[in-house]
Amino acid sequence: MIKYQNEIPTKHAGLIQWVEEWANICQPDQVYWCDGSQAEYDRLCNEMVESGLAIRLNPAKKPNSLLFRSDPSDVARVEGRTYIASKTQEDAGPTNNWIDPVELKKTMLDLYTGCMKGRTMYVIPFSMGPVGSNIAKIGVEITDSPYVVVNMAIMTRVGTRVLDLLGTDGEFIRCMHSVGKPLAEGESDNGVWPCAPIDKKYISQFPETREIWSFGSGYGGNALLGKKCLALRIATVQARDEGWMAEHMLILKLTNPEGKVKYVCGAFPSACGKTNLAMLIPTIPGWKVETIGDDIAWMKFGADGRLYAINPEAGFFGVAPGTSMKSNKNAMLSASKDTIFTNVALTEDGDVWWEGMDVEPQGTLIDWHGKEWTKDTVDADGKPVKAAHPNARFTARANNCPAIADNWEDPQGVPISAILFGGRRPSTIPLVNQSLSWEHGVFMGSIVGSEVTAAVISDKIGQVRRDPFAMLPFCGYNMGDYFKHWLEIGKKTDADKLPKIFFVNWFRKSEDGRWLWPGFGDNSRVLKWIFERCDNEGEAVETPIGYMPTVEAIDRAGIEDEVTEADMKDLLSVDVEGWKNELEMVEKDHYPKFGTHLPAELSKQIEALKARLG
Ligand code: O2Y
Ligand code: MN
Repeated sequence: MIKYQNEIPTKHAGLIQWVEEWANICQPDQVYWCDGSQAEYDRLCNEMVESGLAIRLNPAKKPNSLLFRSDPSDVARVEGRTYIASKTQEDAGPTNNWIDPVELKKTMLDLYTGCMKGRTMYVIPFSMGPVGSNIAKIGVEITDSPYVVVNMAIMTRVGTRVLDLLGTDGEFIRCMHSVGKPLAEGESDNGVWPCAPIDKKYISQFPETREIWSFGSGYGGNALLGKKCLALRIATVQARDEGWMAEHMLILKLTNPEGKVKYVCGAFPSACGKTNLAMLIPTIPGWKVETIGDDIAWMKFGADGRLYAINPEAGFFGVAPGTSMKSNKNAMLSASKDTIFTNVALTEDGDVWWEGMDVEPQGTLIDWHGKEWTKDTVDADGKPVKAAHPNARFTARANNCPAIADNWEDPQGVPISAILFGGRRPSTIPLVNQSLSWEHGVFMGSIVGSEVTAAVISDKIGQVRRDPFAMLPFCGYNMGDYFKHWLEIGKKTDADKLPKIFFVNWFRKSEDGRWLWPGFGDNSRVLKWIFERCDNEGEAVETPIGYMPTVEAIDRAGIEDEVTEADMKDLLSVDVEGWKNELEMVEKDHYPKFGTHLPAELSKQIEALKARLG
């Protein structure tokens, strides 16, 4: 017999039946339908503080904000336990983990049976994108984690208005989640983050039935199912089938001194400063950057044949370490109130601290393990201990971002003029180049990669790790077919209506190992050239690798001493030998993975580029 904590707020028979089926399997103590209200958010926060799972921060420092510490085994997305369970392995492709969906569902149903004993099952109706937008999608997440409920309340639009839109038979994406830690009679978590051991964690996408089943983790992308699971893995499959695009991209609004506006999307592998670019403060007078989104873009063709993008999210799940008033003031201010912090350090005065905040830690802190910490704390081997986990996060409301654009929630989306790809590439790749055509741009996206740095323990330091379109862990089907989808999109409208495609590299180094480009706010100088190119202005030369700015075409006013003309020549040179080597690597180690799914157009792009390089 299912016990409901509140009245069922919908007449959608399919939804009610789905919830009942899962309640019968998971056997929670009670079922609660979330309404997305402030009162509900406050009540759940207070309950988690009372149970010891959360710490309320000092309201004078961080109003209306909480700190959580996760289990040390549950600190990030688990790519090794993430599955695309399509009917055939070929549909999942060479870059995804695959298990037969029938077998996987059987394994997971065993795990789900009785998994919510002693807990409440929450039902979260949410919209990815402004409620009612024709680009938005509705999902419903079932979870036994109140931490997930409050994070979803920030990251998506939750509640009754979503159920109203769903009506009695509307379509929704079924998202099932459990932390995988049932409680025995009378047992409680005692303030300890509940989750299952790694070999019981499963983050499963079933593309054909548009379902998500997640078990065993309460953290981030594993548990907030609207984000990577729905808005990327499932949405890429819907986008392929329906002729639109679901991309791992920031969206920014760029305004020139004359008040003319253009919108730009950008895809970068992790640790390339995507959130920083989305919230950039330009160093060139008169230019303005405003944020539409920092992580995901859904793009559909409008009646005028242009691509219009929405940010399907409503908040930022940003990495805390490295974020400072210097590196990203707007992110710091977004997280200055109404924020959920996870795995950062707690200061003596009830505030938060992390490495790279550019503020000296004062006195004794409590680290992300809940242990006392000072800046001299070392481990048994004498190595310095970090106070915050490197993947510690802030969950902040987009509406609290000082740089959020006033039209960021426009249900029509914003027309995209340019798409940027980028990566961390100390050599070969110039500061910026523009593709010669859409097909050439798709080629550029398909070879996106970052150099493996010492930040990751690996025997591949110095090699390029390919992350096509920054989508490696997020494409819900065969990546070769995804390349094809990009090529198809390019045929759906007039070439001049498509966004222009650029590759940027803020991380180029000189031969003596010096960063050649200052980055951060100065990246606006490159955005300015991109803006001009979208109006067929901005001085450019055609080179074998695409259109490139002349040295004078990049506005260096005020930084001429920091970035000399010689540096600019270096930044804007075509490294013919480097490119030949790059193409050899792509042909040897990257493209062969996709076998017959690799579109012939991309092989032709390689041949054409080789010929241009001579
Ligand atoms: O570790 C996690 O679960 C977070 S992953 C994440 C969060 C925000 C934006 N992007 C990402 C990502 O992995 O691309
Ligand atoms: Mn991301």
